[in-house]
Amino acid sequence: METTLLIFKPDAVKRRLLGRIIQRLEDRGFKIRGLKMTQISKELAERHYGAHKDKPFYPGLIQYITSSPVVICAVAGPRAVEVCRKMMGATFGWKAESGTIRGDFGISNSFNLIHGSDSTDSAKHELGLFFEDGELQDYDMPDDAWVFDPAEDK
Ligand code: 3AN
Repeated sequence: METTLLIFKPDAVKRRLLGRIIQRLEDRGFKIRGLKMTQISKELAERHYGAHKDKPFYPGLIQYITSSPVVICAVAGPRAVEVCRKMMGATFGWKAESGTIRGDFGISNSFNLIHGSDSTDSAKHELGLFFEDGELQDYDMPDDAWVFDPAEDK
């Protein structure tokens, strides 16, 4: 089981897409462990996107992600990091496959609705950036045994 960090970005909030995006995650069998609306500070955005500091789109990226509230979501399930990335689709909406979140709801390069950790290491790091200790819930679902067969891992 993995937990990954997703951010539903300002355009997802402003375009009233939160429910439809979360529905897709639940439909797939994922469990929400943390969910909160917050406005990301410039300092936190700069830490989160530090790897892109020298890219031409960096100032616009910081402006966009801090421009309005976002929703931070911790999602758990088997191979959550990889599967959520697949569900998000390619970075640019116009390039993302139909059937993905970006491919079904977006067309833009920069307004691309959702962020998802790209490895288990970055998930750990990003969960620590956006959630305080004790904020993530640990609980069982009544259908856990049908969503994932533990024998598959053996
Ligand atoms: P992803 O979010 O698919 O992992 P990254 O990590 O390459 O994409 O880029 C981080 C973020 O930077 C993207 N989500 C997007 O918002 C923004 N971004 C990346 N490339 C561009 C670009 N060429 N123009 C505008 N924004 C970009």
